[in-house]
Formats: sequence, C-alpha cells, structure tokens
Amino acid sequence: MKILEELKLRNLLFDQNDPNLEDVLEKEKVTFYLGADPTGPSLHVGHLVTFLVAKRLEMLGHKPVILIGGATGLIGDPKMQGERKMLTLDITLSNAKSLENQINNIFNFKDVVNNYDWISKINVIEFLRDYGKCFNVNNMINKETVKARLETGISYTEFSYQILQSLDWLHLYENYNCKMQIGGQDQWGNMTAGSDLIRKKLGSEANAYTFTIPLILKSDGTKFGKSEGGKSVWLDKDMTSPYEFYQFWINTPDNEVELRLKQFTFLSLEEIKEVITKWEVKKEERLAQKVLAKEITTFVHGKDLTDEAIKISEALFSGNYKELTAKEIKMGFSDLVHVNGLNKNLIDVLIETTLASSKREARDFIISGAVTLNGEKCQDLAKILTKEDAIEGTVIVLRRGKKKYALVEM
Ligand code: 485
Repeated sequence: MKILEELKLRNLLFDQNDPNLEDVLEKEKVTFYLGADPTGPSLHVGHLVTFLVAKRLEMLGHKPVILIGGATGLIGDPKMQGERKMLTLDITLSNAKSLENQINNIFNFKDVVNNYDWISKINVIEFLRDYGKCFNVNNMINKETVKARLETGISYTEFSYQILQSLDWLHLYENYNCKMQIGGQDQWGNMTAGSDLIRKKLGSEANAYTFTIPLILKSDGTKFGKSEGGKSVWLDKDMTSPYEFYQFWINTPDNEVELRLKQFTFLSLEEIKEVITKWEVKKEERLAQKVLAKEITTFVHGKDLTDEAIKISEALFSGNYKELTAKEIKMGFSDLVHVNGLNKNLIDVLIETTLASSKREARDFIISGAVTLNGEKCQDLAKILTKEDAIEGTVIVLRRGKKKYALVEM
C-alpha cells in the first residue's frame, strides 16, 4: 500500500501541499524534517504521534532529520490564546539537551540538529534584508494563529516566528537536501511559509513538500494527552512513571481504542483488525487496551519497564499487593495520600488518611471487615501499625471498602 494511503487509513493525514507527493514518496527516498521546540525538558504524548509518523517514513527508507528549536523556543510559536511566557536561554538550552537525549533513546534517529546553531548567527540587518524581504505582511497575518491573535494582540516577536521556521527549512534544504517537512495540523501556516521561501530563494523548480497530521482529540472533542487527574503524560520516566504511562493507555475508552491502535502502534492494519475482532467478543477483558498499552509503553520505555508496569497493574487490580516490591507499590500508588504510620493506632491512621471521618466511623469500618492492610483484612480495634505489617518494612496499602486507598509509610 502507498504510504499516504496507509496514513490516511490510520487517520494520520490531514493535509498536503502538493498532489504529487504520493508519487514522489513512492519513487524517491526523501530527506524530511520534523521540529519541536524545547519548551519543557521532555516530549509528551501529544508529540508522540508526529514522531511516530517520522519513524514510519524512516522504516520505508526515507531519511528523517529531527530539529530541536533551541532558537525558535526562545521566540515562541504563537498559540491561539495569548503570548507565551518567555523562557530563559539557560532553561531553553538545557531543555534542548534533554530532548536530544530523549529522542536518541526512544526513537534512535540519526540526525538531530538544533536551530540555535544557525539562527543565533544571523544578524538583524541580514535578517531583514535577506529574509524579511521575502515575506509579505499580508500573507503573514493571514496564517491561522496570527489571524486569531490580531484582535487580542500579538507581539512582533511571536509574529516573526514563521520567518524563523521558514529559514530553518531553507537551511536544511540547502545543507541536507531536505525536501519535505511534516508536523501537526497547527503547523500548516509555518510550513507553507517555508515552502514559499524556498521557492523564492531557490527558484520555482525547487520542490518543497509538506503534509500535516491531524490534531488528536478525544471522542468528546476535548484535548488528548492528559491523565485522569488532568496531568500531562510525559515520555520521561521521571516525570510520568512507566506505570502511569501504561495506565494512561489502558484507560483508553472503548470507542477510541481502534483508532489509537492505528495511530500509535506499528501493528499492521490486519493485525489490528484481528485484535479488535477478539476484543469485541469480551470487551470487559480490555484486550485491545492491553495490546495498545503494551505496544506503546514498550516502544517508549523498553521491555523491562513495561513488564514491571504490567505486573503492578495486575497486582493492584487483583489486590495481591504482596507480589510487589515497596518501590513498585509506591509507583503504583504515587497519586494517593501518603502518611507516616509507624507505631500509630490504626484508627488514628484511618482518620489521618481521610479514609474515615471520625473515630466512631473508623471503628465501624474495622469491625465490619471493610479495612485491609496490604490486602489482608484487619478487625483488631487495638491494632498498632509496625514494620512487620509493611512490605519490606516500609509500606502498607491501606484500603477501606472497595475503592478508598491510602499509602502508609514506615
Ligand atoms: O524549523 C522548525 C522550528 C520549530 C518547530 C518546527 C520546525 C516547532 C514548531 N513550531 C512547534 O511549535 N511544534 C510544537 C512543539 O514544539 O511542541 C508541536 C506541534 C505539533 C507537532 C509536534 O510539535 O504543535 O503539531 O508538530 C511535533
């Protein structure tokens, strides 16, 4: 199957600037680029889909160049809703370094470049004479995000952003023979500004192709990429643990799971169809979500951390906490209230963790058998928590009823 056709079937193609692009990608091995600004120390799941498209193209023999926007990150790509907070040079360059390491570790792309290396060398006269002259302000204000900001206001700094992204492409075109740029749907304006610049500078026969990847939305139309608590889901394991990452995918709603398998995994369309057919027989077993979560977590975090995430998920689901190490327990329950419980009375700990609202309620819960320590029922009203009760002498999963949990540390 032709690549753009396949991308379309996977809901990964939104728009393209040239109807011949499909033929070009069939006939030639094309060098292309994808850029991301170092606005944080890690990529998040929102970036992932575009990077995976770059990987898909690479697997077919095309050559990706990944650009980290050390310079553009200092300027800020205009958003729909107001100016970005400016980051310092130190933070931006340190984020750029972290992104570079992360991209190497996860995706293993050979060419990673930083636009600070060339943009920081351009002086203002050169900028205005050599590049500024090629841009028509009327066209610039007609780009979607700029247009959206005209009423509320946009600084000259952010307004200039599209020029910088355009000269990146010109630079890569001249130095890497980079004929295509890809990005999310929101990048269309910046990318078409770039293909226009290339034609102006290098002549109308210079082909500069681009296609965009649709913005990923949840089925209710809200933003994709936040965990249940509203936190961003990062690819860095110290910012989002592999367990939380795995959970994010496991929680994919039934009506989104087939689409996510197509967009985020390298399983073939036939393999996905098979998974879906099996899953539909018994949806409550969540086979499709499990395949999805395992595929993506393995791609991002590797097999060992994925196995650990699966083990934690299964033990927490079945209540067999004793199968886990203290570290795994802490990872699995990182969102819970943590209290120190050494030598404390169970009744007091139930109140401190808000699992009970009064001593009387706490006693009732204990007597009725609703309280468990690491999965074991405790009906002793005089219970004092000690290291012996804890996994590895350090943690107790305290549970009241079916759904109320807290973590007690020793
Ligand atoms: O030459 C370039 C310089 C910077 C950029 C691209 C080319 C970054 C780009 N302007 C941008 O802001 N990208 C976003 C980012 O960095 O977070 C996101 C896009 C998204 C997708 C993703 O990067 O919003 O659609 O392209 C990879």
